[in-house]
Parts: sequence; C-alpha cells; structure tokens
Amino acid sequence: MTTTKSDITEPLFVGLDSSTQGLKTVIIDAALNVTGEYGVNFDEDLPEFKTEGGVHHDEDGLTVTSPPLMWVKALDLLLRKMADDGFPFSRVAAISGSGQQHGSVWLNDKARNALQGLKAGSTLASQLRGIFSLKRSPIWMDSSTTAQCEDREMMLGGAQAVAELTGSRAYERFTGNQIAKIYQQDPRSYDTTEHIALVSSFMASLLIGDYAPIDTSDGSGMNLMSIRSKQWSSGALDCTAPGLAYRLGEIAASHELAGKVQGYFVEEFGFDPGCDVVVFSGDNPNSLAGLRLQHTGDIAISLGTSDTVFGSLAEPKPSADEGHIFVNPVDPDAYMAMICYKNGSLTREYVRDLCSVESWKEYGDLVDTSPVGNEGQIGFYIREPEITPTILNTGVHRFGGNGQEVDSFSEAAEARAVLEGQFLSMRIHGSKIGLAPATILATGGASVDPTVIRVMSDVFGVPVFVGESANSAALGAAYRAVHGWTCGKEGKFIPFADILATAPPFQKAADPDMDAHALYTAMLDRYAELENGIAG
Ligand code: 5FX
Repeated sequence: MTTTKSDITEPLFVGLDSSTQGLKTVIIDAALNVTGEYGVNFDEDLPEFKTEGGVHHDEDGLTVTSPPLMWVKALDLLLRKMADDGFPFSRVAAISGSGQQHGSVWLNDKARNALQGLKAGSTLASQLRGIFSLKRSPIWMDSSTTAQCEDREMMLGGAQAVAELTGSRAYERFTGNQIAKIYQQDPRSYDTTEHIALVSSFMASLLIGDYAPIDTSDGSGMNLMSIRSKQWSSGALDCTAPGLAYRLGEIAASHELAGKVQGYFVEEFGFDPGCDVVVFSGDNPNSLAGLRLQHTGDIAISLGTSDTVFGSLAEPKPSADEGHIFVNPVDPDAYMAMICYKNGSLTREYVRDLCSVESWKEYGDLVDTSPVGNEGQIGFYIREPEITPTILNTGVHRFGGNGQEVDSFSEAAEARAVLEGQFLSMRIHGSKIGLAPATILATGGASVDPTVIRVMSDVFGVPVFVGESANSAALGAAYRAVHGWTCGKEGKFIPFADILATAPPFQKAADPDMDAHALYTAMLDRYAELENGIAG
C-alpha cells in the first residue's frame, strides 16, 4: 500500500457508480455530507450506442451485452458536465467507485500503452476506441452459459463444492462462466486478449492509466476466486480457460489504493496530482458500504422490484441452494451475504390489487384486521419464477391453518399472507447463508409503509430502521474513498466504523413485539415444509 499525502485543505471525496443504465457520481465532504450529484444516462445521453436500459439483448433471449466504449464515453461526458458546472476538481482527495457486478471488459495488447499514454486535448473515447478485444461486454443480465456452469460444477465436485470454494454455486452471469463461453466459442478473441477487467476495475483503470486490480469483494462474483485465501483458485481457473491468471492480474483488498489519477485528468480537468484512486468494487458491495452495514448482524432488506437481503457476517456459510457470499468490501477479514428474490414489489402490488383497496394505507389497515400469524394460514405468491428458492411453477398457493391447500383467503388474510410469507422466507433462507440480524435497515419503496415494517420487525424479532437507498452504491463508493484514503494516510487498516462515526444515524421505525415474534418462530418449520412441497 502506498502512503498518501495531501495538501488539500477542504477535501472532497468522489464515488462513481457505473451501473447498468448509467454512470452516476455522489460527492461528499470530510464530514460525510453529500455536496453534489451528477449523472449520465446511457440511452438518453449516448444514443449512438442504441442501448435499451444500457444493454443489447440478442435474439436468443439469453445473451445480454453492453458496449464498453459507451462506459468510456460516459466518463468523458460526466466529467465534462461537472466541469461545466464549475466542479472544484482540485479539491478531490480520493475517488472510488462501483460497477455493475459480473460484467467483464476485454482488452487487447494495445490497451496498456493507450491507457498510460493518454494526452490532454482530446477525449478518452477517441484515444481508447482501439483497445477492446471484445466490442460487446457480457453483463450480469446474460444467462447464456448454462453449459459452462454445469461443466464447472462437474469438474469442481458439485454445486456445494463450488459454493464452498468461490462463495456461490456456478451462476450463468458470474464472470468465470462468461469467460469459459467466450474461450470456447470465440477462441480468437480470447487469444488477442491481454487483460480481462471487471466493469469496476476497468473504470478504475481509466483513472489511474494502467490495469487496476480486481478487489476481493467484486472478485467474489466470478466463480474464480477462493473466498478464503482471497486469491484466484487454480482449480477454478483451470476449468475456465488457459492463461487466465495472467489475464486477470492482481487482486487487492477493497480499501487499498490502486494509484493516483493519471496526468490526463490533472491537465484536462484540474485534478490534484496527489488525488488517490481507491480500488473500485461491485454495486452490491458498495451498497453495503453506503448503507453502513459494518458490523456482523447489520442487515439491509431492500424492498424493490426484486427484494434483496444482504449484510455483514464474520464467518462465511456458502450454500448451493441460495444466495452469495462475497468478501466484505469494508473489512478484509469479514464477509457479506446476499440473497435476491424475484417476487418483490410487483407481487405485493398484485396482492394489493386482489384486495379491494385503493391505497397502501388502506392495505395496511386491512392487514391489521387479521391477527398476527394469520391463524396459521400461509400463502405463496409466485408471480415470477422464483430464485430463492428455485420455484419455477408460477401461481398462488394458499394453505389453511390445518395445512390443506385452499382456493381462497379472506381479503384480510390475503393481505397479511403475502407480507408474512415474504419475511418468513427471508428469515429461513437468510439464516441458511449465515445472515443473523441484530438490526435491520429497510430501504426501497415499500419501506415507507408502517405495516410492512411492523411485520418485518416481528418476524425477525429485531428493531427495524429506515434509510435512503437512492444512489447507495455511489454513496458507498464515496465512503470507501474516505476509508481507503484514511487507511493510506495512516499506513494501516482503520475500521470502517471509525470513518462513519460522524454520519447521521438512521431512524428507528419499529421495535419487535416478542410475543408476535415467538408465534412466527413457531411457524418456520411449517412454512419451510410447505415451500418444499411447492418447489417440488
Ligand atoms: C448481483 O449478483 C447482480 O447480478 C446484480 O445485482 C448486478 O450487480 C446489478 F448490477
């Protein structure tokens, strides 16, 4: 780790987020106040790439890619917007960033020289358009690599063995399986590739003018890295493609410094030459930092189109059946776990529409007319094929208090069943991957609803806090910029909690009713049994 020195008196810290649909930035000061935000939308601001939602879907319905040059142009445009707004680049002490997880950027043997030799006076894109050995970067929405996943699990001793080694069973979107597919189907492109970056490490590479390392946290989303040794696993590399360790390069802890911003940004935009670039990471790890989940037992439940449950944990407990374990992005000795549900807010809205209510307020009042535990009635609302656990049969399954399947519930029971079912499922599947909440931070649209928060708090038996999640990945990257910069300055690892000491606390929204919690605990086995039955 390089020691840093900065003469900047009122430092600013920049968090960049290269997400699927756009490139955003959140800027904070040393007291962690947000002082500015800027954004570029790929479809609207860069229409020449003809993306929809930032991506291209192939006709096979499985292959999904994005043009990596678009990400370069987006950085040009974003910095230009900031310059036009008079942004004080010279005050930036450190930058870190976030990238959509799993996506990869394939660079040819001209890339390193081009990155190192950038000249002020013309755009990044005009100088870097020739550096890609693949003009279409595979991204996380791609699901075309089932054959490669099957091979990986067979060669490494099964799904659970892959999960134990890399943190997750083989998933189609994970980078190793994407690399294996490209090596098998397009060996020429693989041969002409000198370096394979993640979206996160690629964006950092632009800033430092060299290949930036992949961080251990985003590296955990590749099915290639041992989550325990935090090094590439030779077994996992061997069943992917030859010569891969060289192409992937270095791995670094997420708080380490990747380098200084290169001269191009100093001359072109007025950055301080001492401005540090802290290693970039994935969007989910950055959200963990942005939501300040620094202690074991700090869990966030994000209630969005898809629901996500994630949090910090001390010991990894990988499971082939659900979720992912990543190395923790703010504590190199800890881990984070994450599970995702496809049936989130659209499913809750579907159930609300089944009940004759006009608003979420009326829906909440209706839920309150059915007792906690719903008199043993349990419902499964599978509008979309579910991934946690895998339930491919869509439909609604309702079970009466005696365990018999029934055709309908009263409206009040229906309204309550979807909420209780979703949180019971999160409790069961979260615990299988080691998530044991001490507190929950609820984010996303439905987190403003007091009834939702009450059921969540009672099911888990812990207090629930509420917080902002808009731009949590970019904000997390800005926090990590402060963290990495401080560690660099001190020449040692500083706990992330020390960095966040001045951040305003989240607001408590519910304390659990422990009698209700006991009732939910008593329902867990029956819920799991019924769920097994419908999962088949
Ligand atoms: C996580 O595993 C995912 O695939 C997504 O959340 C992407 O990171 C979105 F960018």
